[in-house]
Amino acid sequence: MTINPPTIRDIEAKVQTGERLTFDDGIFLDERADLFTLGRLANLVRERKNGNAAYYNTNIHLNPTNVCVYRCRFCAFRADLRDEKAYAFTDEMLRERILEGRSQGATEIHVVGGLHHQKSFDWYVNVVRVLHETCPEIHVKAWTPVEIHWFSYLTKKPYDWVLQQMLDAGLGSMPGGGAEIFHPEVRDQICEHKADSSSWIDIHRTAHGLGLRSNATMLYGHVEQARHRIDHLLQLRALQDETGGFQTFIPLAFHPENTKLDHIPKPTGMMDLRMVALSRLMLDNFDHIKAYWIMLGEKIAQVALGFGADDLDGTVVHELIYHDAGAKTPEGLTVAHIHRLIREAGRDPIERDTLYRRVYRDGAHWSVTAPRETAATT
Ligand code: V47
Repeated sequence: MTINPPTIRDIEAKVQTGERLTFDDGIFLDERADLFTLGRLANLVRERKNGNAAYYNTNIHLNPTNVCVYRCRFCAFRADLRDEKAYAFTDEMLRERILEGRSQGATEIHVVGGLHHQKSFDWYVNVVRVLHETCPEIHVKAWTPVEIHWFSYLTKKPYDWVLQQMLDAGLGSMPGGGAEIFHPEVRDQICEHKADSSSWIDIHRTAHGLGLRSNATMLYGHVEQARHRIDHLLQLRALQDETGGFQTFIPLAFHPENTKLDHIPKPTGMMDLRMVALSRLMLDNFDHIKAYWIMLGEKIAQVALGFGADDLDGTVVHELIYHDAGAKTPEGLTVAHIHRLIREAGRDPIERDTLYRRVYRDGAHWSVTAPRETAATT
């Protein structure tokens, strides 16, 4: 029996009526659809879900250590224990960083780092506790499944126990990193030792079961092919059907500089926009698609707001993972500049907190309660 391959007309009809796209549709879109058709369809879904809103948040990054037992071939950030560039934050440094965030009006601190050979699970719990106790109003978004898997190995305890300790210390949600490409054909080439796809999925499932929200990512533009990308997106879509716990998806463009894969050229703007649009179309059950300006560059991220993305991430002060891998973007954007990027893209800027609640500001104070709601209850 011959099964007819999809046509762009079939796919367009499905997108118009909200019908779910298949693996074959995804392959067609990834490999054959022209960018503008892809973008137009993704924009349709984007506006259906988020209207004209373009979200951003005021956030700060913290990578508590760069020392890591793993040697992922795409990573320029990691260090060996005795490397000159190796570091680990002290409690005082943690407090200093989050107080800096507070002084800049941050509503979120994004925390990921290496798996340090000599640091215990308690050291990592302490990171969350110190941050949360110093500034309880700032949401701590921390640790990927790669770290949770490591903590489970260190403590010989199940994922739900590990996550509960983190929740008790003040964890607010989980970022989307560590996913890379789920397919073992790719994982074996770029990060063979670290948590595999079933652990990644299982840890997010467990986190969602405990009431934690999380994000998801896909690292593209290295050794993977279209079939690996579509498989990755469909695995995420299946988990989202089951739990509904993902908030946003972030396609991450590979930056080769200073990595073991530095012979691979960086993805071009065309591929970046294709990946944003493709993910918007395939992930029909994700509310948000983030164009992470740090890795896309401000200009592609801005254009991506018309190709399926509805979020630019945030001010992102102190980002290291991409900058160590050669990102030329600034080490933070001002809110005024983010507003300009969004408005010139024809969208309405909305500051959100980590959980996509609208943030209202009054001078140095911020709240997720609308001023008139406060007035009505007082
Ligand atoms: O897991 C590492 C990727 C991820 C490189 O959840 C690289 O809101 C490209 O997950 N080139 C960490 N990518 C970043 C991340 C993230 C970023 C922004 C927002 C959120 C969120 C999550 O960065 C890693 C890996 O996939 N990465 N090295 C590199 N050379």
